[in-house]
Amino acid sequence: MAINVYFAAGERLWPEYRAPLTRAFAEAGLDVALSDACTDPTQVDYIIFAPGGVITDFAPFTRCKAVLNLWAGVERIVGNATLVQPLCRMVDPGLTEGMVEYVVGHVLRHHLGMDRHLFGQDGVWRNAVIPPLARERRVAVLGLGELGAACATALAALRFDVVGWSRTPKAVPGVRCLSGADGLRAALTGAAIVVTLLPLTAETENLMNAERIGWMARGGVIINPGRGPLIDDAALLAALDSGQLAHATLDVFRVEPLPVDHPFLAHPRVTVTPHIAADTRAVSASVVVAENVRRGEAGEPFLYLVDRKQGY
Ligand code: NDP
Ligand code: OXD
Repeated sequence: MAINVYFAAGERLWPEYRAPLTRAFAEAGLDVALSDACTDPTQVDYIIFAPGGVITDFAPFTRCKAVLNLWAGVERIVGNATLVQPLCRMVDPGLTEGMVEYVVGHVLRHHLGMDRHLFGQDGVWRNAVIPPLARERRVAVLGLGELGAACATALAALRFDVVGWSRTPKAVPGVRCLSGADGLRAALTGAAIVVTLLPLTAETENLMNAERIGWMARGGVIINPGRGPLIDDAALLAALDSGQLAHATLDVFRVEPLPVDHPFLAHPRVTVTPHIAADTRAVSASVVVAENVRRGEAGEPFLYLVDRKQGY
């Protein structure tokens, strides 16, 4: 009998995912009936989910063996009380590559002072400001998971002085890895650029508050492709206005799309990108989804299972 997979990630994504998923299931040797419609929830074996999709109540999906999220972040589903099935988050090589490119690009922009030349060209030849070498610039990466570790590794390969921070101790070659409360202070102290790649949980909300922003080197830069509430917005604006921070590059926000009258949009030293740091790529992500369905059918442990207690 065919395995029933319900694509509940929204009608916008269905045309993009339909063919890659069909191909990935076939290549995994799975007989799957894939549909973006569900007439009988009791017959669904797996749900492919994305925030903003159609399901809010998982209770009717009594046979469902796993909910497979197309997003890496799960804060919008992990607390759903009706969700008793295993929840898997997305780890996709395409998404990771995209995040590395975004983070390295924005770190290099600030490291090299590119804005000075992009926006300051007024026909006058001035004494050049020579940027320090990467190895003279401390970059702190908060979060050393799939994305943080890949970004930290790429920055270390460019010879930045990279320090990473995570909840539990980690080892990433070329990166000074710290953990715990003392580790956070040590990671931030003297950091010229801070990249926040943490999940949003009760523990990480407002992690970058006034005190911790104050631990950074004066004139520092925050790059946040993690989640908006990781940073206290008011503290961030105050730090920009006082000169403690020179710039913030923000991809994610408490409210998305960012309201048109939000102070970030008008601030001369805030760069807003519209949650585009890294997108899940349909072709590579479909292979991950198919592998998890194969595992579910074979009774093997799922990949990228979310720890409900930790919230990520
Ligand atoms: P992972 O779960 O792989 O990694 C999370 C990292 O954060 C781990 O190193 C974890 O520590 C650390 N962490 C979690 N809680 C704490 C804490 N309380 N204190 C210290 N460290 C903590 O996630 P990913 O790397 O895959 O993704 C990270 C986030 O990036 C996602 O949750 C999502 O919010 C965001 N994202 C944004 C995108 C965008 O386009 N803007 C795209 C994709 C993701 P430990 O290693 O000890 O578990
Ligand atoms: C994600 C995201 O979590 O796109 O995958 O933010």
